Amino acid sequence: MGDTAPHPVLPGFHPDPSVCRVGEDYYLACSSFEYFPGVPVFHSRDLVHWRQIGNALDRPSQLPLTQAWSSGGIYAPTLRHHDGRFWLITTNASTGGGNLLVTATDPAGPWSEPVMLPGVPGIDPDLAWDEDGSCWCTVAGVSQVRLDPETGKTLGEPHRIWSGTRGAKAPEAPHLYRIGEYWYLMIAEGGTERGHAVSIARGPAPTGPFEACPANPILTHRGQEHPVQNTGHADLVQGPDGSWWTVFLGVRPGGGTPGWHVLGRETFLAPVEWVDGWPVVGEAVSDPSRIPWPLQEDVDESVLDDFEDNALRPQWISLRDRREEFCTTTERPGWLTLRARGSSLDASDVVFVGRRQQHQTCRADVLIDASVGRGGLAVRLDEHHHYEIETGDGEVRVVARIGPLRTVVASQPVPDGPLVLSVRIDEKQAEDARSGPDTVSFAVAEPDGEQTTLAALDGRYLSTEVAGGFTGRVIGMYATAGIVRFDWFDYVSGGF
Ligand code: 6LW
Repeated sequence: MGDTAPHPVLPGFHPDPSVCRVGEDYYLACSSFEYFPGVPVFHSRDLVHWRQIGNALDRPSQLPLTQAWSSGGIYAPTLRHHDGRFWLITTNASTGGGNLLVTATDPAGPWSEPVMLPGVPGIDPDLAWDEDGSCWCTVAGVSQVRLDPETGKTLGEPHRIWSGTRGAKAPEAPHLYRIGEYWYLMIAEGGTERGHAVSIARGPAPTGPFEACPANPILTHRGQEHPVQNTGHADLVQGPDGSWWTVFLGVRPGGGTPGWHVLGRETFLAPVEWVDGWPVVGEAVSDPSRIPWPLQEDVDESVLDDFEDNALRPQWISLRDRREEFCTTTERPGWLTLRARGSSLDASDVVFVGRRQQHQTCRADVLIDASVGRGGLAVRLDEHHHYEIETGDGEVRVVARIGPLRTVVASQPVPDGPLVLSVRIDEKQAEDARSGPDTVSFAVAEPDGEQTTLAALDGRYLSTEVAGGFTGRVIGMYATAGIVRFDWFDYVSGGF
């Protein structure tokens, strides 16, 4: 991937990317698991600069996540444009979920109520239409069934169409394309960890039979000394100039051995050339000058939110649901008000609103008023792996939750009144094999006062290699008791 590691085009926990183009506009969607709203949707005109325009599943009727465990909920989506509409198919892997399909004329929303697909098995559903207008739904395995996308009824029984390359596990993330004289079936295999890879096959019809590309896998970094690992789960798109590109997921492990990734699986971009009717994936790019058509202006992703808007911006995500009675920006205009559901530390009682950590070095600050409650600022991987600085009842404390252990690492009395709570995350260069990926420090200050650092913690315990699962860190505000209000939230990246 060139002499310097390319950056993701969508940094932070944006896994399982699916992309489509309409005219000169690209749209991309990612999986979102236990977070609500779900399935973030992005727009770009150059494949490098992406701006979030909404979330496809932003109503409880579309996204029942009540029983979703961490890394449950919404798995991989496929986003397509067909017959004047956007189609998004995905899997709600939580209780009462299953495969579902929503449509929209405007990808920014609103998206339709879900059409459930009881006859579509498994995960990673893909949609493709053939020349006769038949819709084929292909899922991990790799199996396929014809689908009536308007009613969700399957036409016939699912049948296996390819099992991937010999010996590779987890053939998943299928995408079917009609390109030239062939139908191409591209999949991920090897598992979404260090063995991840992308393979492809082609055949005369959407149902096959498929012959595997002799050069499979067409993308992998397994076993390579490469700063981007776990590369896989790709989707293809053709540019307006006829060039081909692929988006795919990758991780950037830090520290010593085995390497810990903390930002989750991020979205990368690479050019694709066709040789003898097979795609050859080039070096990943993040330099806009590598894009052969006019670039869009840099996207102003304002990351200082003063909560002056009546509704929360689309980047904000909550755990499993978001109800006005617990989370509102209208009760005290210009403030985010969080009302705890109970006073236990149980995850189901905590009310949380966060945004993905998108940079290996970054900082977040909030102005908090916990005069009638308890809450703070957290760095969360899942409910068993999170660090936070919290205040309430005249004290500020740093708490670390690592698996079954919960420890108050530092605390001190604080005066009544609003406080500025801060978390600073500094990527660490590995000093030896045992080094962690970064340091997570917490500080407190009175507004316009001096900052006091309370604790600096090893970030490896908030990594996927320790916690497991499919997500990445989310930095957010929370309430565990009473009412907690936030005047602003400021996220500053320290570079990629
Ligand atoms: C997703 C599967 C995968 O459904 O991980 O990396 C699963 N690939 O395709 C969850 O993201």
